[in-house]
Amino acid sequence: MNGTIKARIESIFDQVIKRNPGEPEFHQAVREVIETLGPVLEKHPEYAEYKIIERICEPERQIIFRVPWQDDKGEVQINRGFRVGFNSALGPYKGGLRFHPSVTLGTIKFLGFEQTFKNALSGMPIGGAKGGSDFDPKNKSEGEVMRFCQSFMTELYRHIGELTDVPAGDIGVGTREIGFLFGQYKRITNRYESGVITGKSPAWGGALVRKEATGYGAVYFAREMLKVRGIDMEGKTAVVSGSGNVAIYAIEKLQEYGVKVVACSDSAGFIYDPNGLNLDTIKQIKEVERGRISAYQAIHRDSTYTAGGNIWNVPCDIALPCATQNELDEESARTLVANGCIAVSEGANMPTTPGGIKVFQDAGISYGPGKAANAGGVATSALEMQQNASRDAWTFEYTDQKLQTIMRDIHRDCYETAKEYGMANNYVAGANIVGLKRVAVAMLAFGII
Ligand code: NDP
Ligand code: 2IT
Repeated sequence: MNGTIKARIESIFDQVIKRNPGEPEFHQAVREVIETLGPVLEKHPEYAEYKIIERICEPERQIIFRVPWQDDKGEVQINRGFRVGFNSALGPYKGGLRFHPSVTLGTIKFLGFEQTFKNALSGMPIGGAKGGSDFDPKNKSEGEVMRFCQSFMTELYRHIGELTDVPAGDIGVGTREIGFLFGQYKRITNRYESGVITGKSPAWGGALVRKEATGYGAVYFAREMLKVRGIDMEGKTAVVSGSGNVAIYAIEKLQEYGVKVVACSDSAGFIYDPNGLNLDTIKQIKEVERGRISAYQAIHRDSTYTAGGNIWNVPCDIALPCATQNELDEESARTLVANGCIAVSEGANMPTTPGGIKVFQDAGISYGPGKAANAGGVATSALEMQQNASRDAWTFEYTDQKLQTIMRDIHRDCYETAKEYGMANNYVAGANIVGLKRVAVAMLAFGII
């Protein structure tokens, strides 16, 4: 990289830190992207002239609002709601809503920034956004969750729309919450505007495969990464962190491909089952009972539950982090590599720390970053928007075929682009460069806006 470009990248990053104090996850996400962009900036001097990177790092709009609601005891509760529209060059803002007590504006900004690149990479006509709240859905009754969702949407509705901004789920937001949110939107606006939100139940406008798409997609991506190395997944062993929506359907697809998945987790600990996890039990505990993963041990006596342990100590060939950001650090990465891990495909957003990524890259294992590997979820959301716009509903097989093609294309684009820019096998660089170029083309065409 030439000196001028290096200095420019450093100055952009300094500005981001200065303008966004106290948002370490946002800084981390920006750094991970812009440090791979040198070669593309050299090739495209117009990006610097029109300050494309500076503009991409500044959200187009950020909405913060009060969400008051009453709990079952009649006590008034106050949460904070967020929606950050990061970039709408390629389509309406698109991205999920996260309900988790750890959510801050910085969390939503890191996710919205990542989403812009991911959505561009998906090849679908969608911009990047994220939203959510510091509301904690754990130990809340269904009535409390409903009243919270209704209050959240009572402010959010004026900022969204099928052509403006289309939310979906993320941590703590599944089909149940999407139902309460969509119901309130419909009621306030007097419009059955299906395309305003995705992740709906197929019983009322949702797409088949959306529920499975992120987890399946992360496995399709892993399969592609192994295919270019001539390796078959069958007979391999995998560890999947988390036990939510993404983890469950990653496990399902891995098992379908003949992979033995031996461990999964929640925020309290992990289970290890040497016989391979029983997915029916996990679905019953997590999807039906909304319980804790520790309950698995009482049903499968050969398994063990480790409270608060590190799931990455469990030896495996393939690792799929599917819980949350920065859940896999440098030390865990070293352990995985030492135990013979050959591929990491990220179902979660930014689950590996920068130190962890470096360990994987130095070891030469296949490492698929979240913005590529987990793009199947949002891509299928875009397929849901397509079906809503045409008032159509596709079959499971047809939609899954489309998802597989999208994941294959994302893999190919990242792989080929990394090679073209002299960084062969670096999926991080490939994903960032492809995403940037697609967003930049549209931004340049639209002028200074
Ligand atoms: P869910 O809420 O369904 O599940 C989240 C899982 O991760 C739970 O097992 C949860 O454990 C665990 N988890 C959450 N926060 C933490 C934490 N701070 N520390 C440890 N474990 C934690 O969410 P999803 O499965 O939808 O999302 C998982 C990841 O995938 C997130 O990073 C999300 O951004 C990403 N993602 C999701 C997509 C989607 O379509 N849903 C699309 C693309 C990416 P517990 O129950 O104990 O909290
Ligand atoms: O991180 C993500 O890509 C999501 N949570 C899914 C977003 C979406 O709009 O489907």
